[in-house]
Amino acid sequence: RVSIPREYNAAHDLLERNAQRGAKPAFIDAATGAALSYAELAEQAHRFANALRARGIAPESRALVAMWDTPEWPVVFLGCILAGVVPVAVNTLLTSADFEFMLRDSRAQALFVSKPLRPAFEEPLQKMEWLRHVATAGDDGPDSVAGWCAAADAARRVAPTCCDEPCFWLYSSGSTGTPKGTVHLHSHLVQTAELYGRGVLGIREDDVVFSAAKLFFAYGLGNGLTFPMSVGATTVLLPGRPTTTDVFRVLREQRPTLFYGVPTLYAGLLADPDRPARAELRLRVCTSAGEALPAEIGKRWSEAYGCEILDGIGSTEMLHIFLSNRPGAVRYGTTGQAVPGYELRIVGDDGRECADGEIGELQIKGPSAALMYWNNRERTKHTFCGEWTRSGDKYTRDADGYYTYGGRSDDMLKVGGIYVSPFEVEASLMTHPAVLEAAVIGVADDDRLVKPKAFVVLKAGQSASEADLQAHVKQQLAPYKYPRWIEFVGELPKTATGKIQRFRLRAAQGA
Ligand code: 3SK
Repeated sequence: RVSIPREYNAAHDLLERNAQRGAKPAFIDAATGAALSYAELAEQAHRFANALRARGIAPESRALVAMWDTPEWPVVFLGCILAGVVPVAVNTLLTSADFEFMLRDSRAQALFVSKPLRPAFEEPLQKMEWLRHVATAGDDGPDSVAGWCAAADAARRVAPTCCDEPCFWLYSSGSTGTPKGTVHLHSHLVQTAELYGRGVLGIREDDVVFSAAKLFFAYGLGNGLTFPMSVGATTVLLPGRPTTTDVFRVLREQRPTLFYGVPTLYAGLLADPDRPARAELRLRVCTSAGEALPAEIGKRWSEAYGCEILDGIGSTEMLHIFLSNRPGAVRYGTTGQAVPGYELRIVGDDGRECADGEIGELQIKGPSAALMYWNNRERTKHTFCGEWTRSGDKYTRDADGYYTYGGRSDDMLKVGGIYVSPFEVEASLMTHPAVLEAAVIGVADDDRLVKPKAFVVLKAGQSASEADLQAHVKQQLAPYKYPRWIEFVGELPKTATGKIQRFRLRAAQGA
């Protein structure tokens, strides 16, 4: 745990750490090849902060940031924080209705939006009487982010914020329910950088990092902004949705040393017929989060690229990863061990702490837990229980302190009175050579008893029958766990972070 002074501004800290690296590229836009140096970043962020002040956007007010990953993203995010304004970074893939909810819920006074996303905001903007300013990113002219910076003065002033005051928000999507404005403090960014960025990844100045997860996700924010800036590394940013072709292009051309992905993407990359040879890449460390990484994918990636994938789990509430595999000690099929600096416990339905091998809810204690969910007392009380934060994920721990994922609390199935983890059945299906992805839910049979049903996406050009896959699972798992029905589908419903939305499959089944 890092000791942080009481008067502390997170953006100022991250910029000051790089004051002696002015000429070094901080961010590279993979679409254009343009680089923003650390000196330019500091200058632009301070100008942006002054532009906010000049417009009377006061400390503690919120500003919604709906921007693609380009070097303007850190300018806006850090500029807001320097001025004490609270950036609310939102998922750019959402709908107008979601944006309207977030503008209203956060009562944002300003909006910073990438040009291609402007149309989605037209309708919500008609209804927001307290929203006073809009600037467009990826554009020029007086109402653009670039225009605001160009017209602002370059004086370096920092809002005298406290380490314990709200610094930024992220909306937690989860797999169900209304988005929750998750309020993080100034101290949280560097805590995650020290504990996971440095402590687990061993990130260093000569790293070049690339995160397929976008900066508006907690995972992407640490990966692509906090961790590299905390040590003076360089980040490659890719605007728009990352296809496997785009990702491989970046891995080939920019040759990052650190790559952060999600399981679905690794599966897609491994299935890509045009994938690069090992010698073309320069990977030192790869990470995976968002959902548990099937062991098969980790092993195949390690064999193909000679680089382990460190599977871990974090949350928007804890800001980044608190449980992870470590370099040299990876056990595929597990999420690894507690990240030093975080305490973990597994709690059963009866509220008692579970012994090794028993399944229960994972709870976390650590220095980056969010303050609360904005405007949502009930969910705040449910999730933040004193020093402990509930994850909503089921886990077991073995005698070596390795944790194995057992699905979301609400996704677990009880079959014949015994818990079945849908994830375990999915992982088994994925070891079949024809299966690309699988999702398992509980469906009631004729006797109204819940049994597992699998939705399976086959690899292009491959075939397998329902009976083949059932036999495959029966060979690997306890007999009651095999999926009684298998439906072959073209794709699985997922959140923007790549999490399978089993609740959608359940709703479609009326389950
Ligand atoms: O989904 C995750 O595992 C995760 C990791 C880091 C930060 C945030 C999240 C949700």
